[in-house]
Amino acid sequence: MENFKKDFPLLAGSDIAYLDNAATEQRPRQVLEAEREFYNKYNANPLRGLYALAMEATERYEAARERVQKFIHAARPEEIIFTRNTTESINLVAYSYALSTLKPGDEILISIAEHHSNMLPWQMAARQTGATLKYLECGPDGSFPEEEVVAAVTPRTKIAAVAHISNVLGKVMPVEALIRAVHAVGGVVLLDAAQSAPHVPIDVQKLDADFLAFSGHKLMAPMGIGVLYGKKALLDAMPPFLTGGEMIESVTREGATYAPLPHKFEAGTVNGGGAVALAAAIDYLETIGMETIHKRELELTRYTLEGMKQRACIHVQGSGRAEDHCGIISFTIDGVHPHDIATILDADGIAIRAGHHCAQPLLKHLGVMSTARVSLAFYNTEEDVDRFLKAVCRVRREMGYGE
Ligand code: 7TS
Repeated sequence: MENFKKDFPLLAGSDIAYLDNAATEQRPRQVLEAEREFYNKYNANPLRGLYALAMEATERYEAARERVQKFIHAARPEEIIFTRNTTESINLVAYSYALSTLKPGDEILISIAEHHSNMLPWQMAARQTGATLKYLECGPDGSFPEEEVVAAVTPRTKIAAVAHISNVLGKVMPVEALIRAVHAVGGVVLLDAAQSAPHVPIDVQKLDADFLAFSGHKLMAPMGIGVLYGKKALLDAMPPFLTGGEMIESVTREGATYAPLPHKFEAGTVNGGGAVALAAAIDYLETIGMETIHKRELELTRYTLEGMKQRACIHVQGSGRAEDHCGIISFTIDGVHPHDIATILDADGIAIRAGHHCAQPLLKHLGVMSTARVSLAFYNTEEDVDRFLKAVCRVRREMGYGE
C-alpha cells in the first residue's frame, strides 16, 4: 500500500500514531493548498459581488457544490446545502422540516446508537410538536436486525433519523430496509452519514434517502464545512432555518420572499474556503477510490482486532468481525478506566479517544460508562497498529497489575 502519510504535513512531521479518525481526520497538503489558494487568489464574498473577483469566488464555491453532488450521486446541485457540520445539518431538518410538519401522535424513529447530534434535535422536535420519539434497540453486539428495524416502523412514522454507521461500534445500520419501510408509510428518512461518507461509497439516489448529513472535517476537509443533502421537493417545501443575508429574493418592512434552493438555506456569508477545500478532499479520496479506501480500512481493522484478541483482558464492544466495525473499535480493559488507557497510550505518542463518545444512551444500553476507542483511516499503517497493540497490552502492567 502506498505511503499516504507523506501527503499529510502533521503526520509526516511527527511520529504520532493518530488513531482518532472518527473524531476528525488529518488534512492532506492538497486540501490545505486548495483553501490557501481560495484566499490567496479568489477571496471575495461569494454570491453577492458583481465584479470579476467576486464572480470567480462564486464560481469556485458553486463548483465545490457540484463536486459534492457527484460524490454522493445527488440528482441536482441545489440539493446540496453547505452547513457548518453534521450537527447543523440535522438541526436544519429538525427545526425546518420536523417543526413544520409533525403533529401530536406522529412518530419520530431514531436508534439507541445515535450520536447526541442525531438525538437532541429529535427530542426537541418531539417536545415542541407533541410527536412521540421512539428508539430502535440494538442487540448486545450492536446489531440492528433488519426485521426489527422494519417492524418498528408504523403508519405513524413520519421521520426516521439514524446513523448510517455508529461512531461507537462502527456497525452499519440496515438503512435500505428502513428507507423502504418508512417510504411505504409515507414518512421520510434522514441518514447521519458522519461516519460513513468518509469510508464507504454513498449514492443517495440508489439509497433513496430523503436527507443525508455529513461533516467535511471527518473526510480531511477543514473544520466548519458540512453538508446537508435533501430531495428537492422536500427542501422546496421547507421554511428557512436561519434567516438573514443572501437567503432572500426581496425584503420589505413587513417581510421577505426567500431565494430559491440552495441559497434559501445558506444565510449569511458562506464558508467559501471550506467548500473549495472540501471539493479538494473529495478529489483526493476519489483519486484513491472509495472502494480501495474501504478495503484498506477493513484490512487494518482486521489486523487490529486480531491483535486485540490475543489478550483476554481486552473486551471489544460489538461483534468480533472486522466487517462489523468499519475502522471503529471501542473497547475496555479489565480494571482500567478508559481515560487511563488513553493517557498511558498518549505517553507513547498514540492518540485514541476515551469517554462516552457523545452517545451516552448507547453506552448505558451496552452496560458501560465509557470506553476507549481506536478509529482507523486509510493513511494509517500496520506500524501504527503495532504501536497501539504493544502499548495496549502493557496498560494493565503500567496500572500496577503485575502482568
Ligand atoms: N453523527 C455522528 C455519527 C458522529 O460520529 C458525529 C461526530 C456527529 C454526528 C457530529 O459531527 P459534528 O462534525 O457535527 O461534530 N462524532 C465524533 C466522535 O465520534 N468523536 O468526536 C466526534
